[in-house]
Amino acid sequence: MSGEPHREGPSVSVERTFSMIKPGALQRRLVGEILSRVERKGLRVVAAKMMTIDRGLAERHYAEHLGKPFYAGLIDYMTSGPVLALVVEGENAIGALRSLAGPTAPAEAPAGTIRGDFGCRTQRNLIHASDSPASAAREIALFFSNEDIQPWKDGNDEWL
Ligand code: 3AN
Repeated sequence: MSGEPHREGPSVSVERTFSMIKPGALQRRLVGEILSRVERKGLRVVAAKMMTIDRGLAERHYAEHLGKPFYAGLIDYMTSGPVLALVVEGENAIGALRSLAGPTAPAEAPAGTIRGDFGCRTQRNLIHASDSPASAAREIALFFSNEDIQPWKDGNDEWL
């Protein structure tokens, strides 16, 4: 071991993704646990906003699910109490956060993932994480203005 940090090839891309810690995770005092996992992964929180979202915003955010059987319950749940909305940045942040969250259905989510460790029901699966660069851009713009985002230089960058 030379102590030199391992450097990735040029394929590494720094991305921003949108995440929401859902009302049930606040109620269950899991915000710190979830944020801790995001931080320990090496991702950077660059915006955070505690908010109770109104139905209009929830409906825009989940527009792709309009008409599905779980849609009304999803909107009711997401507007039932405060959420913590986040913009998270880092190398391959979109995929990294989806990996931390785990599959949509907690019953299928492996131990070690947020949904696998703490979730029981799909309707209460604790965290939202954007599924693509296009979704991330759309969702960040729905919840945050440019001024809300505070990028910071990561002193650990070469060691991650
Ligand atoms: P993900 O959050 O894993 O990207 P999506 O986008 O398919 O999953 O679903 C959005 C949200 O809708 C989920 N987080 C969950 O709260 C809810 N949901 C999705 N599928 C179901 C389902 N089959 N039954 C109940 N709720 C669901």
